[in-house]
Amino acid sequence: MFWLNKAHASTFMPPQGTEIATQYDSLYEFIVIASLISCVLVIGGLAMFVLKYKRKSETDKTAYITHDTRLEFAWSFIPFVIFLVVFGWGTYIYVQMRKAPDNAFEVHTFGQKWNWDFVYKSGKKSSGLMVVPVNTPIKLIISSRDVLHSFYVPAFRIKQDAVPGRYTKLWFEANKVGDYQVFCTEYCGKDHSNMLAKIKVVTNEEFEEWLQNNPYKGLAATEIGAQVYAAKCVACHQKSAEQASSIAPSFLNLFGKTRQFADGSSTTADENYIRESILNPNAKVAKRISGEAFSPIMPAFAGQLSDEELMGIIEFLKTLKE
Ligand SMILES: [Cu+2]
Repeated sequence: MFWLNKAHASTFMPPQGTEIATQYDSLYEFIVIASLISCVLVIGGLAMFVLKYKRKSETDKTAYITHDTRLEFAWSFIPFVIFLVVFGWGTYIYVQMRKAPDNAFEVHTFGQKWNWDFVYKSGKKSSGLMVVPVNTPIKLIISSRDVLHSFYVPAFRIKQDAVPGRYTKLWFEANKVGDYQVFCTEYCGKDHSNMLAKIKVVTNEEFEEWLQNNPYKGLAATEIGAQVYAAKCVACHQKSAEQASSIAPSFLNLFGKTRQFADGSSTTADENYIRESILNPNAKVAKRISGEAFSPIMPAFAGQLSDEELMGIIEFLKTLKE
């Protein structure tokens, strides 16, 4: 299993990245052990009685037994107390898990087929990677740009639905520096299982530095474009020739070619066409090689990409030629 390569992983559970995770595991252990003991008592008792009271002869007759009040009280009351403990303990953890401290650092989190975007109040944006400071409560304000997704961090033992048109909330306080895996855990389409992200927990100083830093500093436009492509486009747009099963036009040899559209019009794929197709994809819906139109399923990226990123994609597309 992927999480077992962590030094602090226990045998059956993912690493514990938060205090909540430790508490959560303790409760889980209690439930497992209580269940095991109950199982041994019930199944063991069953086996013992089967052997002990096996009919010995054809005329063997069972004695007339009504009940035993002490025994019946014990097997009702003890489980009742265990359930109450689980309920109380679970409620205690749940309340902490759901109620973010007032001073939490906020990160806006967006799910979109098929990646996670993180937007910080400073305006910093990040795709597929959330960087946060250690020992600091982080509050996520989550929403979706298309369908239902769910933000799940096994190491923190938390998950929350991402719902279009609504904000949901989640918080955590990571107590160890390191990388933690994020999954989408609400089936959202073809590449649901590839809808991954990383949470990188760093020291306060590293975080401040990351927050100030321009991630594209020193990169050529085509390199910026390649990064944006890998984060945002690759799920649908291939760099290889278009297949019958492709759900979106291939990027190979796209730039400079004549594009045929669903409404019968056509245009040359220049910078303006590419820009429009990213910011407002349904303005012109391309046709497949076979002649029918692609389904207009691409979400609009208006407001999500900086000018630098747009320019990067355009320059990157120009390099995809053969
Ligand atoms: Cu999803």
